Amino acid sequence: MKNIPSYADLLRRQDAPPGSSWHVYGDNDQLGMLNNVTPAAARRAASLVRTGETFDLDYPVNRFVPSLSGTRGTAVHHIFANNAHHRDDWLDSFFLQSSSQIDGLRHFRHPVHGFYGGVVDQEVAEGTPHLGIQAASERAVVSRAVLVDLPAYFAAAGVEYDVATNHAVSADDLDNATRHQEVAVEPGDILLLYTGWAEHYLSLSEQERERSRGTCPGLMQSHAVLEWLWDHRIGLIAADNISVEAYPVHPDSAFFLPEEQPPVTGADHRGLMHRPLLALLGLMLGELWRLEPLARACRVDGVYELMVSVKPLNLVGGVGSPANAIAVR
Ligand code: UVW
Repeated sequence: MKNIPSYADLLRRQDAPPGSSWHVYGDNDQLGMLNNVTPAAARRAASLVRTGETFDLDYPVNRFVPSLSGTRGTAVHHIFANNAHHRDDWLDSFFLQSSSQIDGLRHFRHPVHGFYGGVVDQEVAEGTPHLGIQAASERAVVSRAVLVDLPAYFAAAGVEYDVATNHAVSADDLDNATRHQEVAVEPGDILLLYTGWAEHYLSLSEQERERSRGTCPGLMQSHAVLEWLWDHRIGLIAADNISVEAYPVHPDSAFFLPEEQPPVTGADHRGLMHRPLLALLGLMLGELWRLEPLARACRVDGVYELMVSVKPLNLVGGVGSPANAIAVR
């Protein structure tokens, strides 16, 4: 793809919100940075398959119960039969973002500029397609992925890292970790940010989980991180944590609004980088991905590049979806 502006160029825009990629991929764009995943990226991914070992990157539905957000219910599975030789089933109370998931472009609007591409609020509704997750499903994403093993990198670099905290990962950390792993991030890549959080959380007792529910390491809320993600022209980022970003939000987040009040219910979104990531840059986010077995395999042979496929539900107007992600090495 030619003529993609740099993040510094985006910040200088006057024809659209500063820091936004609106219209860079076309006037009615529905995919945002997923446009960086081209057929060339899929071919490149296929060329990386060596052993044929496959990895399910999804945790089971209901693996994170009670919900981490505090506002998502527990799915209830029902089975029925039309006759003695038949079974069929359905789910009630299935919150699409309650386990391994993709946050689509409907998930957050920007508090000042609104939804990605200037889509008006009324168009983001049940039964309308604008910015819905079906666009990502129909794209049938296959791309090269790079796994960034943060615990291993921090250990090698002598950096103190506690997975039970909201340790904030900087753009320099991303540079240093990929250099340490001797792997370069290429346009169209899926960045897999392995923090170790999900396995840590799942190993806790019920009471410990209750106490630690809302805290995880992840990306620092900064323009330097946005610049890194945009200028590397990645297609998607996914992590094994709650929010891709460090949560609770770092006090030095560049994205706080002075007038914003804390929420009455649910997660506190003040200062969250989800807003510029989704609504300004158009970068979809994968959360709660099951990356631990893959990270272990990468450590064994030192190969951190692989093929990943992602197939969200083809739900017209969906805000998010189970990831249905698979890695092949
Ligand atoms: C947060 O709001 C912290 O995460 P999510 O994307 O799951 O809503």
